[in-house]
Amino acid sequence: MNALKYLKQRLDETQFRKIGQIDNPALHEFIATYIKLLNPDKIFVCTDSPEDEEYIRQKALEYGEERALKTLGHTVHFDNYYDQARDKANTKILVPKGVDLGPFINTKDRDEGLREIHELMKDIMKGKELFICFFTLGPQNSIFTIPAVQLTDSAYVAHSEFLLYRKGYEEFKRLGKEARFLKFVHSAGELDERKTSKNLDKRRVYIDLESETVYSVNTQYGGNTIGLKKLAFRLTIRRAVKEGWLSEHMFLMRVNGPNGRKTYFTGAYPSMCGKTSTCMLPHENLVGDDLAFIVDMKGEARGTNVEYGVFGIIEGINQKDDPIIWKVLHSPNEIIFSNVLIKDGKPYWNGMGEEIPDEGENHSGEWWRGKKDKEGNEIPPSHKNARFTVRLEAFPNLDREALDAPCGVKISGMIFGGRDKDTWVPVCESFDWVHGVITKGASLESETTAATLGKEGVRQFNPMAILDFLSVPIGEYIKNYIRFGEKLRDPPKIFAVNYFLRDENGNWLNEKLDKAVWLKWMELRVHGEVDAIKTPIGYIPKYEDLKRLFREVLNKEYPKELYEKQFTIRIPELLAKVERIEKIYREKVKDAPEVLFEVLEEEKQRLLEAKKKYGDYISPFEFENV
Ligand code: SPV
Ligand code: MN
Repeated sequence: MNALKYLKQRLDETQFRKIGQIDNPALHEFIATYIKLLNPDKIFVCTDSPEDEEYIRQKALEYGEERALKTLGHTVHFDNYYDQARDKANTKILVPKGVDLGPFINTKDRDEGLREIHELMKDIMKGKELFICFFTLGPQNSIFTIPAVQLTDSAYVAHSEFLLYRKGYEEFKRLGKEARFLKFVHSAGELDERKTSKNLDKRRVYIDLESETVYSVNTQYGGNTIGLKKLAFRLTIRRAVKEGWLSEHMFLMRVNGPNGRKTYFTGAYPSMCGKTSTCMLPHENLVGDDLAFIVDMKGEARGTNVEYGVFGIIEGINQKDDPIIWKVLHSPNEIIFSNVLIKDGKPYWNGMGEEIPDEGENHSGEWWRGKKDKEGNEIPPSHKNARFTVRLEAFPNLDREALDAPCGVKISGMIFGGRDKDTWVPVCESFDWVHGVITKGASLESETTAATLGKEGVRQFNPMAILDFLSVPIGEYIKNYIRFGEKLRDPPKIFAVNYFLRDENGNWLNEKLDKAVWLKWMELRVHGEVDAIKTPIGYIPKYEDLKRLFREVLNKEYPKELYEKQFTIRIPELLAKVERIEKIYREKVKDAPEVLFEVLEEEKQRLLEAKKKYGDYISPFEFENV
């Protein structure tokens, strides 16, 4: 097939001209192949022009995937009631025969998967319009840039991408044949009268590593459809492991130290574990909230935000705890609210700290208080995974320079955190890179949340908060991490945090904003400006330092007894955890590096020794300052 010739037939003159300006036969071939398969009635190609972006915005309204709200720039989008989160069961990595990615990664035979998805996609865009869009991961024309092309029949998906990513048409033109680009093909499939995906039994997200293409069909929820977000992530993790850098499920933020010092941290937390609220803390500066690329540049870890916007969870956002996000959501920014409650053109969500109307429209359609779903469950005003999509530019605390820096920023600290009621202390610094990678990152566990379909509150192994997205065997991924640190002159310090610790009666031991103090402490540790206490699991803060920081940062008393409770080293839980993690790596991870077992064994011995000396629950005051 002569791709350009075919495209000339299918596209009108204006659209064809836009494609023709990119000198990349592989791109033409890809687009032609999928136009033939998807068979749309109409095709629109988006350049980087404001008019083309406006076209997408208008189409989202015209086709009913979004509706305008009262505030200028605000729209609402609904996903099908049963399409509210990432569909782990139907998201699969396609692997050629003989390739085994291990038991944690959902895979499918490549030939079979490609056959199935191509069948599902055949003529699926009949009667619809196809949007062809170009974006980049990472800043344009930088050491991080990865160009990507998205084909979709959802103007909502395309619109979301215009909010979340940097435009890439000019980059494709500039790179021409050189572009090593990622490809995304999405169709929302048949829509119901509410313009939500109807054939959820045929919902599929298939990731083809070999051709770096992701297919997504019969779904609209962003985590299943926005190509450059979690779909691209599977592809970039693999590239990173092959090429020796890191593609991570991490925020990127600036913590402001004494005398105007700027220190950058990344942080990996499973969905709904405080990642977004950490990087948006008042007094600090935001660079990114979900995905980071980290490379080694002359022995320094340099990081960038892969994205340009935020697809954030809205539940619980209230004026007091999240003043910045609150303000962003109440200003005339371009925002897509999804799966919230709408009443008189205004969005409402659970936990917003304001009175919520007793009726309106939400992800279930017309809604009233007490309404039940088919399963007999009462439907809350908004879905737990309801979200807002907005450009980072809307945030007054954005570190714009860092966002656009072509060589990224130096990463001085990496944080790992999960939802853990009884094991980890609120903040702890690892002894060194390898200790951190293994006992913090690779040992991360968290209770499941509403960010994925399925039961909530179950403790699950989730190394580096990346398990849902992993596309290479865990062992290989961890080996790459360890090697990465060895290349660095001054590797980032690795910290673990736990915002969800409870006491023996099940009461939270921390308040939501306490994390602001942990961050300041970590910043000081990076620069060697505070001492710490050496425990079997790493360094923890001294009471005096926290007391001072609580006063300075939150203007709060910090009682000694509370500190002691929070930072008690819980030997039985910690030992059980080491054993649990070791067992997983022994039994379920084929290619775990030997050093992982050594480091876990050392940790265990330290815990046993401490237990012998001090018992099961050890006050932080027992340990020695260093
Ligand atoms: C997450 O769940 O980690 C998210 C939202 O950031 S999603 O796009 O669904 O992955
Ligand atoms: Mn995420």
